[in-house]
Amino acid sequence: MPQSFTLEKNSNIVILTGAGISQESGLETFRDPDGIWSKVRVEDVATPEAFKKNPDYVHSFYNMRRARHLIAAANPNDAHMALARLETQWPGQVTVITQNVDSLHESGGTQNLIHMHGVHSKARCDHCQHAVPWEGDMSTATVCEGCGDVGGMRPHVVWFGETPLELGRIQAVLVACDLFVSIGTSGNVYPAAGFISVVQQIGRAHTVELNLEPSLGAALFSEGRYGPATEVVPSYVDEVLATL
Ligand code: BJW
Repeated sequence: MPQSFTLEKNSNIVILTGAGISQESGLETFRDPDGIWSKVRVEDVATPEAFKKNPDYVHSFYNMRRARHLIAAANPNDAHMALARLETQWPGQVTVITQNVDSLHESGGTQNLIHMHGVHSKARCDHCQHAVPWEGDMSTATVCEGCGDVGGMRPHVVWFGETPLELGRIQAVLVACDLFVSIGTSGNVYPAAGFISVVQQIGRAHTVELNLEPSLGAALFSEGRYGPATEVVPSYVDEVLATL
């Protein structure tokens, strides 16, 4: 913790996470050299237009990833566990906002969690918006339990051009935060990539980036710690808890 910065015991901590925090649990990131976008085109799988044009292809992509994520969900890593420990032991409010659609924060024990880009573990109907828990495969033949339609069921995830979830709640926690920590995200995708600017403009919070390497927005943070999440996150959590 830098000398100039004092964290009060009732401080609100907001943590933004991205794919890098789950990389050591065996899940691919998006924009690293061997990441998901090196294998499939964003415009073929992660837009509403792609789903309209070729729903079978989009379903097969998400069926494959959902199966992989369900297996990994049994293995939250030391970074996920450290954030759950922070939430349990810190006297103030700790909120984790994740861009990830995996369930590793939940299985690691985090409770105050916002999934701004949705989750693999739900499906919803594009026709009536009815959402249901989902584990297996989905196809264009899947029937919606809500309206009975066929062909509308889709992964409950946020594609490019769609509005991320819970933005009102996110804005409220960003405005009230005293410590903002960004973990394992490249800073390419908005609005998440703009949260550091929101917090910086409010001018109240200390801001820290924990990542394998400096992200696109690294210069905007008060400080950065670089290395694998399973090392830098537990060590940073220890530092924060040592201020108690
Ligand atoms: C490690 C590590 C280890 C590796 N340890 N670290 C022009 C300008 C600005 C914005 C736009 C624009 N044109 C369009 C837009 C908006 C658009 C956007 O941002 N586009 C940009 C690409 C330009 N955004 C949207 O469309 C969003 N919606 C929106 O803006 O609505 C309008 C609106 C806004 C606000 C209010 C009201 C309305 C929606 C974005 C949806 C993103 N969806 C995806 C797919 C989700 C489902 C799925 O998983 O399939 O979300 S795309 C993908 O990227 C996924 C991720 O959540 C997201 C972010 O990726 P992330 O997590 O940062 O991963 P990587 O791979 O990029 O980075 C990993 C990092 O980890 C790297 O830095 C590594 O170094 C590091 N790392 N191993 C620690 N072991």
